[in-house]
Parts: sequence; C-alpha cells; structure tokens
Amino acid sequence: MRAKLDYLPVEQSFLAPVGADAANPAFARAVVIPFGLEASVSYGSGTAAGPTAILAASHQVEFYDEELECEPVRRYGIATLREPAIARPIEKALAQLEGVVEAVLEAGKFPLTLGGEHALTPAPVRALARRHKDLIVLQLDAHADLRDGYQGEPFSHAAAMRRVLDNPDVSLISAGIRAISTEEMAFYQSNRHRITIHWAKDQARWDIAEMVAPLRGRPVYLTFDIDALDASAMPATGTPTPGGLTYWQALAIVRQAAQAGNVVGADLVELAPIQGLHACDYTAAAIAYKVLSYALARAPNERGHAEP
Ligand SMILES: [Mn+2]
Repeated sequence: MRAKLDYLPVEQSFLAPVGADAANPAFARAVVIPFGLEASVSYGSGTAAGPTAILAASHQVEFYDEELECEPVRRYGIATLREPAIARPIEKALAQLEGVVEAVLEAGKFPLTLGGEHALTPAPVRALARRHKDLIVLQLDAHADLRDGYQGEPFSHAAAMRRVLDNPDVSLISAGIRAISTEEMAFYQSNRHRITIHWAKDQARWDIAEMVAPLRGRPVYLTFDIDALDASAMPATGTPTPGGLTYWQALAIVRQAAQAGNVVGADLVELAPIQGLHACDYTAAAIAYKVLSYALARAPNERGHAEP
C-alpha cells in the first residue's frame, strides 16, 4: 500500500529554508515524515506532540554546521510531509507508515521519520529490509526493546526491536542500553549472532570505531530513541533513564556509523515535549539535522575541504 506524498509548504517544513530550493520536493534528497504515534506508552505520555515540537524548534537551528563547514541543507535538500491522521490500532498505523516510507523510497529519497513512539520503527525497517537483504539496524536507546510484547500489545514500544528482528535477515547493534528485563536478556543471549549490545555502563571504555566496524559497506537503518541521551539532558521523554549518553557522544556514534556504512533511512523517536522546556525540543531538532547531514552530506576530509 503506497501513499501519496503530501508536502508541507516551506515555511512550515523542517528548518524552513525559505527562499532556497532546499525544501523543494523536486530537489530534496531527504524527506522528513512526522508521525506522532502514541498508542502503547506505558509511563509518561506526550509523544503525539513530538513531531510538531521538533518542526517548530528546527526553525531556530542554524543552517550552517560548524563541524561539516557548510550549510548541509542546501547540498541535499529536505522536504517535509504533512503529518497524517494516524490510524489505529498500532498494526494499522504501522501499515500506514510503511506505505509512506515505501513512497519516499520509490521517489529515490531518504526517509527520516519523526516520532512518536518507538513502536513505529518496524514499519520503515520492513520497507527497507525488502530492498536491502543485509540491513543492519543501529539502535541508540536506554531500553533494549526486545520484549515479545508488553501489557498485551505485541507491537508495543517495549517490543520495537523484537518486531524489527521478525525480519529474518536483519541484525541489530544497540548502544546506550541500561534497562533490560530477564526475558530480554535470555532472548539476547540466544541471539548473539544477530544482536550486539554496547552497554551504557561500559561507555568510558567504548571504542566507537570498533562499534561501527560491522557496518562497513552495509546498508544501515538508524533508530535514535531520544532517551538514549542521559535523563539530565533529555527529561522530555516517556521513560527518562539516568546513566545515558551526552549529545556529542551520541553524535559521534552516528557520524562514524555513517562513515562506515551506508545509512539508508532513520528515525528519531520518543520526544514527549514538556511545556517550557524548549531545550529538549531544540536538542531533538538539532539531532535530526545532524543525522541527515551525516547520512547525506560528506564530512570535510583530512585536508579540511568538504567532498562533493
Ligand atoms: Mn526505545
């Protein structure tokens, strides 16, 4: 089921690069898909408002990226879809999102879904796994999300990666994990050939080059659960968890992953905006822009010049 792509006008789009061609769907290589799924939240709520908050905050983000030494959005372009009315129950919402992602891929563009709950991730992964046999999912998250369902819902956010692994050829690399159940540990132990976890407790000893080595030359789907960040940096999420990543630490993983592998799609999920806490919305918007730029604009090389 392929959807028709309904784009927002430039002034409402991600970053709102008014006066440039950068948000023109004919030019843009990236498509932002707002999808505020909120159906299985188990603790704090509010993810339905995530995409709207990220789009609004993105209008405060500088186009210029001091790390990439350019205005990346002008190189690759970002068009933004209008958020659809989200179907219920979750399985129908997933079919709906899969249709949208399918249409974005069909148009030859890069899909970045803004959640919404982590429960949405199996939809874009299904669409990409059909195209890429050896897809690796890179998950930044506090929670393993490997339960085989939660509170009676097989498609719960707490089961997101378990449902991703229903695709038999997909494997998973997770970083930042610091909340996992006994049931999930057992599943992890019996699926070590498909799952690698880099625990948050070990972060002082992480070697990111080693972490991303299995991605070399492979198609990669990045799923960035905003609660991978430490709860002090990101309280605006359903299940904030201490002991997490810093902003730059998380971005270093994404940057090196994009250099090693070929990032073919991504999502940023679980922002649950808190009134007055603009920093969290802005952090999510800044991360979304970084993810696109690492995936679609080349970093400066050793000589300090950006490659085309
Ligand atoms: Mn998650």
